[in-house]
Amino acid sequence: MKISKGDFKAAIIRHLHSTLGTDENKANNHAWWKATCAAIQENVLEGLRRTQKTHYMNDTRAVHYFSAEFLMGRLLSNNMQNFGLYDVAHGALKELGVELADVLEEEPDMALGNGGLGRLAACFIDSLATMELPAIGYGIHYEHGLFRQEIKSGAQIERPDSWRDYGNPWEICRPESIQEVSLFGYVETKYGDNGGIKKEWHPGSIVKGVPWDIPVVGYGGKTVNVLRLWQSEASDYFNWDVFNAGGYVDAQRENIQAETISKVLYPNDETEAGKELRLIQQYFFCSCSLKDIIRRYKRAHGDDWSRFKEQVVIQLNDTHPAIAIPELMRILVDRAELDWDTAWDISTHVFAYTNHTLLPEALEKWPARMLEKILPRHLEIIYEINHRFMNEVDKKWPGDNSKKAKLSIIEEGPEKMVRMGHLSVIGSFKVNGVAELHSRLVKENLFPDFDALWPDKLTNVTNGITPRRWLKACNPLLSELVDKKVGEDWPLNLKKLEGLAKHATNKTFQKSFMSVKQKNKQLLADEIYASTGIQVDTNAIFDIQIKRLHEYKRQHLNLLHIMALYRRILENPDYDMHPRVFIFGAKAAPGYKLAKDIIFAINKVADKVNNDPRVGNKLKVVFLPNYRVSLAEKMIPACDVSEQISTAGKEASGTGNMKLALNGAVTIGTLDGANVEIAEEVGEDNIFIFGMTVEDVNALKASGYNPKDYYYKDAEIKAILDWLETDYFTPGKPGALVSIKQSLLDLGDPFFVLADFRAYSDAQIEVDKAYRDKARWAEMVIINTAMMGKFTSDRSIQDYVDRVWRLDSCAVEQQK
Ligand code: 26V
Repeated sequence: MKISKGDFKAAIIRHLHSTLGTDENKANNHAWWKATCAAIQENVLEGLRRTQKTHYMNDTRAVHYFSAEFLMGRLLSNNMQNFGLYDVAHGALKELGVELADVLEEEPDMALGNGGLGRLAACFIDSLATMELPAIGYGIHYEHGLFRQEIKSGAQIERPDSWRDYGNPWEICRPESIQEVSLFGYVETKYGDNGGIKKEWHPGSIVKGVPWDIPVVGYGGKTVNVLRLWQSEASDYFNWDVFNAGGYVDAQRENIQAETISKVLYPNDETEAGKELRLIQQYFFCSCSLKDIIRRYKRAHGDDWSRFKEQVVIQLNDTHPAIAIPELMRILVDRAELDWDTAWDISTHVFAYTNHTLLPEALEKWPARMLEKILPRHLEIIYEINHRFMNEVDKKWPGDNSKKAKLSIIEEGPEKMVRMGHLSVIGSFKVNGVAELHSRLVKENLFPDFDALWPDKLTNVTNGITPRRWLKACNPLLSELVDKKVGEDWPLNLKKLEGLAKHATNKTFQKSFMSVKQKNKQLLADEIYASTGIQVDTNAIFDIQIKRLHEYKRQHLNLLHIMALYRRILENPDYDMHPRVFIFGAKAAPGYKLAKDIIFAINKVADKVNNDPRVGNKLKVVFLPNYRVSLAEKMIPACDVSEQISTAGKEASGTGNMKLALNGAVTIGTLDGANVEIAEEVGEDNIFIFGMTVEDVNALKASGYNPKDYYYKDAEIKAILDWLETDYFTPGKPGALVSIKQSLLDLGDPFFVLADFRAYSDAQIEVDKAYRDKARWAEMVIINTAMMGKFTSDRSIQDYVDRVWRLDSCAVEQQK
């Protein structure tokens, strides 16, 4: 679809006038942004209509990606790029006297996710549309996304995020597809004349699910899929059924404010809080989505369920949507009146489950009593699934009750709990981890008995990232250079980047590549100055750690090393190191005290280091507030050193590691998650791997880890930890940073920070040496970009298609 600059200009003006009711003279950047979005949306909606028509006419099998989170970020630049209209829009606005860059900054991020899991979902739906695969994303239309972070006197303050306060130009409300969802109440057992039993759920409360569609434009603009997000509303339906049940009204009726269900995203990452409202959120979007899928299926196939499993595959993004399994069983058995075995055969051919974490505190479990109250029929169904499964276990391991206890969906104890991971494995036909190492640990440590029972069920799909957003759009200078060397089709075929490798030692190419990096560093330096007032030298090494704040990710290991450098400089003003700027971006879960203390400590150390004249330009520390997708897009192109330093075995994959390496950063990291595969791709000379492996960690744990051994044996470690206890960094407030020392010494250092400190510090000395050899560094950087082809999310999606989904692409008929 080719549109001229003149036509596009006219479209923008038309929307200024008749969509926004303003004109060229009055419009501010916000109005220009909305008008530009509206002009692009014309193409989006045309593509959407064609795609839906084509999929309907071809009665395609489709994947349904169920996820409680989609971290989409901004869409205007992305949608323009994907239609090939970026330059046209840029030119059109220029002629109107408007700067596109300023217009793009008007767009609030769609931050409907916490971190890795939510951003992965966003990359995946981009790839699905790009690869012309019939797909739909299903999730929750949160009114407030992840909180906005402010830093006040060094501490994190959470403020509400209001991403659609002034309207979102992309979303389309679909009142014609509203669904109703039942909650609470009781189950009645009915006995039929023929001796059969029928269960009838009399809900205590009914809420409405209103769908909002966000179009997802594939690269090239051919397929436009949708992300369908459900918003909760009070139902106008009065529940006579419960009312008439008399005595049950007081005892069973629970009142929930329907609107609160989709009000806010839970800001916990990797901790299970067991909150009632979160279970209701999960059930709400799963129930709406399943009913939506069934409505669409019935339109084509009526009441014939025999083709359902051919047409529908549902991917569960972690266990958050696992309640969909008993919900589908309920619909098939209670509503469609299929017998259990037929229903179970359908269900277990429809669901597949992705595991994203091994951390015990992140594995979801719901108290059986809570499920009984909110979803009484679902609990019965879960018990029935479990009962039949226990019989299967008994066939494999006759009489082995300890096996049964281990594998059961129900965890016995003072409070009976429902293990959502077990339910997901039992109810799915495939289960995958998200990197080779992680998938091995899922098999060996998390689900070993399930693996013995069903040897083909557990598999791996290594994560990936979309190169459209994470190179082409966020790093235009590098993209242009790459275009010239390997051609322009690398965004669709990222292995093409390997063509850069043969130029890695070419002086001229090194110069061009590093000059792009230098320019990107200047842009970030400007951003740092604008948001923090800190001036940084772009000749320094830009060393970046961006990810959620968590002890297992070990931002405090990075901080201890910064303190060590500071101390070395104070002890020896001639301490030989290349200047370095350490840059952090991280949000802490509001209830995670130590994580917030670490943010505070980073800021306090930064204050001191940045203002100490003895340090000069050698060392700067920057904490950029409110880390989010749009800030990541500015930081990643400017990075020299990428910090990927998690405790081995704890980071399932990581995806920031891929984005940074793709943009020409060199990784310093542990053998964890996808770092292992990044090292395989770039080769050991082009990455700084340090520290304990998973096996080392296990051995140290088994032999009895005592962090105090490291404290007393390593004078530098001792000096740094003791420093934290003084008021050096918090004048007049001694002890303000002591919780970090306590966690590392008194609370046993659960993530082995001290055990890896010396190896990390030594690796950083190697980084420093390598950076000072300009030719060597440039070669490493180029090799990193060149060898990231494996990590395109297109490859991940192709792996899902081959190993899990069995899906065909479907070419959408284009406009002549
Ligand atoms: C758990 C919970 C518990 C209840 C409250 C809300 C909530 C939100 C998220 C989670 C689990 C987060 C798991 C997660 O994000 N895992 C990350 O997934 C990435 C994509 O696969 C992967 O790259 C990261 O290594 C992994 O930590």
